[in-house]
Order: sequence, then structure tokens, then C-alpha cells
Amino acid sequence: MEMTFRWYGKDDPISLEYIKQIPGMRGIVSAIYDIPVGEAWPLDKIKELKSEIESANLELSVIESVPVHEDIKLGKPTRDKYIENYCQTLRHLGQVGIKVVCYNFMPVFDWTRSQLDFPLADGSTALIYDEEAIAKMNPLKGELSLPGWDSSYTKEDLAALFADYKTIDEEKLWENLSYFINKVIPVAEEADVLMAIHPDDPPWGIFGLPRIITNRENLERFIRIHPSKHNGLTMCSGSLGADKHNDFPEMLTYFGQKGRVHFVHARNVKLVGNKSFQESAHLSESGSIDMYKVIKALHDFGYKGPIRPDHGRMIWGETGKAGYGLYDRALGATYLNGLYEAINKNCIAQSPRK
Ligand code: DNO
Repeated sequence: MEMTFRWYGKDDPISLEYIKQIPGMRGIVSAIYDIPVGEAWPLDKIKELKSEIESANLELSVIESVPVHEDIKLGKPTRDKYIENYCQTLRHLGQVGIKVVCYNFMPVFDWTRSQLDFPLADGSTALIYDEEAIAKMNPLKGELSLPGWDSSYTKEDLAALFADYKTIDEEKLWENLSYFINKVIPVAEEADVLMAIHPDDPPWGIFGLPRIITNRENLERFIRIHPSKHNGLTMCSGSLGADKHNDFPEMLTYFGQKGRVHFVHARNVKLVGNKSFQESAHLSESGSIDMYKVIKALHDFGYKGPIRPDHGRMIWGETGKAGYGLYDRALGATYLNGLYEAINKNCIAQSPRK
């Protein structure tokens, strides 16, 4: 596996030089952030990003994300124009040698939490999702401030979007996703870019909007939309693992053996109720996910692709982008690399000599 780190570009308070100092760090996960959703990314901007990262002796391993315009998810007539722009971005990314693109198909909201600075017992803070708190929020009243979400929507835009989604149930969303996949994957194949859909986070419908990339059965349905290996998955332990019915290491093995896992997000979450969870340190004992089993699964199916420590807590007084500080994610990276080294050496020691 190739250890990578998410970097938000020039505005990220964490420099590439610092990221490079994390032991075993090889690659960067980034994106172009100043192009409106739906427009094609110009080739020179991608080249600029790539060379900036390479001059810090890191590789641009993954683009996360190339966002999907809402009209595509809604299946509006304008979707063809946006899909063509998406394909153009993929061609450009392929041209400069980008291997993996992560994206998601969640209506309106990306990852969602009820609080970004919940104090944990050890004095650190973490992101949490509390079912009751979310149930009380009304996005249409402007009560939301969510990370990772395009807050440039006005209240009116949002009301219009919600109205559009009234006719979109899960089946309709599947139809619109299939339409998108069937147009985009042939281009991804030609450009040799592996597409890796991110699971919905959390993996259930929120605010009355449907979500479908949520569990094993649906991931299976997803990969069947298009038989190409270019139609693959980002396996995110924190997203899928938030549902107690998902056995994440088992799912990882299953889809990994099928050659459909192209990117891994490693994050631990502590389940604290039916649909409530707290993000925790990466260590197995800190949360509900057995990180040893996760890395063992990757090792055993021979995963060679990128992995990144996902959200960290805020520790040691660090301030910054919630979930995306330096310290706890750096601890996560070294822990994951440590697990891998131990598993790998143990396996070599035990293999029969010829
Ligand atoms: C959260 C991330 C997500 C992810 C997108 C992928 O921290 O894992 O925001 O980037 O959902 O499109």
C-alpha cells in the first residue's frame, strides 16, 4: 500500500514540507478547489498542482474529489453538458498521469456531522454525529454549517434543490448514477484513470434525501453497473463502519479480491448508539473498528494502491480545518504503516522456505 495524505492546496495551513516529514509518506491526495462544480478542469491548472507537489518530493497520487454536479444526480436535461465536462476533466487528468479519482454521489450534502469540536475524555476534540441533534436541524432554515459542504448555496437555492429532490427516491438515484457511470467509465478506461466512488457518510439517508452507497449489497450493485475495473471503490472505514451491520474488513477483502478497491480511507469511529458515532484516534482500542483486521485484509489481497489516514482529532492545541489537522493524522499514518510492517514481516517469517 502507498501511504498518502490529503492536502487542501495553497490555502492548507499544513505545508507539503511538513507532510513530507511524516515517516513513510509517499503521496498527496488533492484537488483543484477554485473551479466551479460542473466545469472542466483546465490542463495547465492540473499540471501546476502536480509540479508543486513533485517539487516537495511527493507524488500526486489521487484526486479527491472531482465533484459531480447536482443536475447529474437529479437526472436533469442539463446533465449531458456536465457529464461531458466531467469526461474532459478525466481526459486531462489521464494526460498528466493521475491514476485514481475519488468522488461521491451524495445528494446536496457531502459528509455530515452534528458537531466538529466535541471534547473527548482525553482533552482532544473530535467530530461527532448525534442522531438526535441531526433530527432537530432544519437545513432549510439555515441552521447548518457543515464541513465539506458547499455553503455557497443561498437559502433559496437550497429550498429549490430540496424541491427538485422530492421526486428522487433511491431507485431514481440509482438510475441517474447508472447513466453517469455508463458515460464516464469508457472515458476513464481510455484515459486509464481508476474511478473510486466514496461511500455515503454517514451511510444512511439524511434530511429526507436518499443515499445509496451504503452497504455491501449496494456496493455490489454499484460495481455491476459497469463490469470494468475502472469502475471501482474508495473503501472508507469510517463511513461504512458507522453502520454496525457493515463488517468493514470483510467487505474490504471481498471487493479487494474482485480488483475493485482503488483507494482506502482509514479512520476509526466509536459507535455510541443506533445511528450515532464519535470519531476517534486510529488505534483499534480507541474505536469500534479493528484496524489490524483492516490492514491485514489489505495485505492479504495484495493491495498496492493509495491509503490515507482519514480525519484526525485535534490534539496538542492544534487549530485548523476540523478533521484535517497535522498531528493526529500523522500519528494515524505511522500507526497504519507500523501495522503493515508487522503483518508483512510476520507473514514472511511464517512462509515455508523452499
Ligand atoms: C471526508 C471525505 C469526504 C470525501 C468525499 C469524496 O473527509 O472523506 O469529503 O472527500 O466524500 O467525494
